Amino acid sequence: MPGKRSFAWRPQALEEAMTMLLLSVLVLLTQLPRSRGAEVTILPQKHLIDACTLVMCSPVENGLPGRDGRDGRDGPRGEKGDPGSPGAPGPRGMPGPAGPVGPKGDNGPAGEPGPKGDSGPRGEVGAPGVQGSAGTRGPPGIKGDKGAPGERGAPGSAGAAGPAGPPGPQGPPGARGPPGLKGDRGAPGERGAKGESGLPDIAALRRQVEALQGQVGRLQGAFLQCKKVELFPNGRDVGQKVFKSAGFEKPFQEAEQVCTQAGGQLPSPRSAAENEALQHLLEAENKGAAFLSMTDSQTEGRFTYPGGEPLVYSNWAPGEPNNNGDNEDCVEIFTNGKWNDKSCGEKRLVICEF
Ligand code: MAN
Ligand code: CA
Ligand code: CA
Repeated sequence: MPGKRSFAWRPQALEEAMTMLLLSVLVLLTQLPRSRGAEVTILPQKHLIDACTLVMCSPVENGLPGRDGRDGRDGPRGEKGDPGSPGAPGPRGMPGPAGPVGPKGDNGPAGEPGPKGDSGPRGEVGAPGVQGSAGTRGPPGIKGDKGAPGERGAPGSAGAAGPAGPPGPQGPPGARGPPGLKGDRGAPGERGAKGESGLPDIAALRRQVEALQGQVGRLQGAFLQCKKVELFPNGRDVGQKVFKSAGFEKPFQEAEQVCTQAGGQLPSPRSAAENEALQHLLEAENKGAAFLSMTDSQTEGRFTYPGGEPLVYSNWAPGEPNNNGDNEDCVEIFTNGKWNDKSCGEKRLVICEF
């Protein structure tokens, strides 16, 4: 049947088919680059049809080779292919804006304690301590005199009641009984023990006296030693008095203050012995004169001691007191022991009497 294609096998047709198959393979090889990757899945169905046509549509026998069909119209659109595999992930986006500030966190744990501070300033003097406890009990006193006899003893107590008898039948209530008899007189108290002798312990007292005498002797020695030290070199003692030089000169009133502030007064010689002691001190001090305590400031011509007492002793130089210039109410003593009334404003050696 002319024009109709046949699939009968012939050696020559096989050779032609092989040739076409090789051509088809060549065509397919030219399409490989586009078949790689994602485009493989979307290869148009038209190309496959064209290759199949080249293999399958050959003349039945010895006819002229047909055209390659490249001028044929496009076939119908193929079915939609299967969805492709997921693509590679896109590039990473830019970071979003910062979120709002979160809530405040909890307080952290407490820190370790700081180093010790410097010492504070010295405190004030504390209050006086409490009173000490009482001392130990003293030794017992000497035994007292024998006491007077004791008073008569009290009556003895009544004897114990006898054992109770068996209970009798209950009788009627009786009348109140008479008062009991007066108790017997008590026996006299026992005689007291014999007292000790009222004589003191002579031997013990003698020992105490001897001990005190030793102490007094030692104190006397120490006192004399102190007295020597105190009188050397500007002091003199006479009787119960001590005269001591201050070593400087002052007007009467200032000299008087010096001595009273020291607990003494200006010299008031009441005897020749005291006046001589004062004289010798003045000589030793190598001063011409010293003030005495007496003045006639209250009544001119009537000299008195500081307490207002009139003089009991005097040793005026001849012609004194003369109240020279009508301005001499104080008294000075010279190195010869004689006195002169003198102006109180003059400066004289200060000697004090203790
Ligand atoms: C003379 C005598 C004294 C008098 C003095 C005064 O020595 O008149 O009586 O006190 O002068 O400087
Ligand atoms: Ca006078
Ligand atoms: Ca005079």
